[in-house]
Amino acid sequence: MTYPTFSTDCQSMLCRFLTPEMFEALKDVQTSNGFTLEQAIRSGVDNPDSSIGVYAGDEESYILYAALFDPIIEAYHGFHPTDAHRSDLDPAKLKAPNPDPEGEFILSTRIRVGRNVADLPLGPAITREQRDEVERRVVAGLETLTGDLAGTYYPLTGMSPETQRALIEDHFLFKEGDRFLESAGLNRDWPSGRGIYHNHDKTFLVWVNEEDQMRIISMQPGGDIAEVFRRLVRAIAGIGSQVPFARSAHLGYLTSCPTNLGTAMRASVHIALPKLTEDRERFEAICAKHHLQIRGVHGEHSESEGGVYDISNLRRLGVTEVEAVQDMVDGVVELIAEEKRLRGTA
Ligand code: ADP
Ligand code: CIR
Repeated sequence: MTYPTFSTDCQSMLCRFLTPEMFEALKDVQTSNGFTLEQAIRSGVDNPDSSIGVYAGDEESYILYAALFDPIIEAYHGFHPTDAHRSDLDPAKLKAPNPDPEGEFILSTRIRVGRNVADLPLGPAITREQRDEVERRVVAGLETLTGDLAGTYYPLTGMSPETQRALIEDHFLFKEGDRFLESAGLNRDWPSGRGIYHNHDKTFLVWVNEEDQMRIISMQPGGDIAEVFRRLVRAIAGIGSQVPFARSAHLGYLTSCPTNLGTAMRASVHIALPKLTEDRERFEAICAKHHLQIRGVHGEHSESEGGVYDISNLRRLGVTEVEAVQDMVDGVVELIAEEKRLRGTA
């Protein structure tokens, strides 16, 4: 393989940080799972509109290809290679009274974490047998959950297209055919080994073998962020007691995309701010001040619909889980205050 040619307007972190010298030095380096630099960068090479453009096949990828991953991790999270990651999942420390008790702005709240199984490759380097083993172990762990976390696992294989479409449309299930994941090797053997577990109310859900082996999700209508966080913390503890999670002292929970390292947590609201979002610059400035990311209403790489945006914490590594959620809460409080001011109702 030769150094990829990037278009001059390419904005991805891969384009920014991969130099020809780095490429030459790393192109023949393989991890013990046989994962190569070419595989790590394929998503960003195939998709020049990537924001990041790289994926890891295992923990070793982050070490062997550190010359590429470290600057990306630093640019995204503000986390330096000598920094230490800390975890704090104590809901008592979160200051999150409902920022919208009247239900005027926040449609729903969702907090997810990514998790992978310890001592197995991550999705981009996993074999079909190992992926099936992940599914078996995760589902066995989920089946031990009780109370409001008790639910059912629905494999993607055999799910009717209508059910699948409705689950995606209602924001519960991952979409199919994502080209970024495709190039990363994350859609191999689709739909085998993939599925979704959820409780009766669909307030607790687990995606199995999508971008990460587990996406543990707590969600509900409205803006009671503290309740969503408390449920998530219980769910993580319940699953973690059954399935060992891949984790490193330096990078926290290990994930296939470097943007998810650390807490692997994305805490979001779907929120309508019709006045404020007319002034895109002001809207973006408030989000930037609180380290928030703006996504469309169908998730990453989607557009807003009906003036509803997905607002979430951007930083996941070098901050604790409590701090990541607090970023989102504090930002949402300011966004709502600004919307009210513009409406003249503050
Ligand atoms: P991830 O959350 O894993 O980073 P996406 O950005 O693709 O992945 O979002 C996954 C799904 O979750 C999408 O259907 C998205 O609309 C939905 N979602 C995200 N945040 C919320 C929210 N606050 N309320 C309802 N659905 C949400
Ligand atoms: C991309 O590079 O655009 C995709 N691989 C997704 C990157 C993760 N996005 C993010 O901002 N968290």
